[in-house]
Amino acid sequence: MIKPDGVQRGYMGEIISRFEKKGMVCKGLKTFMTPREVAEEHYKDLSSKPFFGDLCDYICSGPVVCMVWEGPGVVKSARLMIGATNPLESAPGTIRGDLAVEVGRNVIHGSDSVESAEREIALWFGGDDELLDYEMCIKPWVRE
Ligand code: DAT
Ligand code: MG
Repeated sequence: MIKPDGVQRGYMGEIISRFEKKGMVCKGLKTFMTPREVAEEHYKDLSSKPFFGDLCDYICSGPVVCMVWEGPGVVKSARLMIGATNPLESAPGTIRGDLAVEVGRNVIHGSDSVESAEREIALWFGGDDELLDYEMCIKPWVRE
């Protein structure tokens, strides 16, 4: 998910492009103004942290772009492309390493496990009618 700072800074195309270029397939994508309850549910594991309130304010502060990307090992691969949580520790070449400087403005969220991805897709998307079932015509050039 591209966070509000990523949208406001004009990085939608840049970020989507990185996943496309990698060879991942976009199975769902939408802009969304996040209701507070969705932000709180999304980050519920962090609800005891001192930054939880600011984090939810930030996620609700402007449009986000919710995305579902498919590919081999996509969760792990996307997390590597996204980089470490604190952008000052994210490797150059990663999205956060290249585009961000603060943990509270780290431009993108990525699911940390397949189970989280399933939970988050169910939370952020309205059901299967918002997700697509198709193949890219370039698939044989990307996948063996
Ligand atoms: P990630 O987004 O890399 O999965 P996380 O799940 O630990 O990281 O935390 C979710 C978000 O919470 C993170 O993207 C930014 C914010 N956050 C995490 N640790 C923080 C901290 N120490 N201070 C402020 N914000 C923090
Ligand atoms: Mg996380």
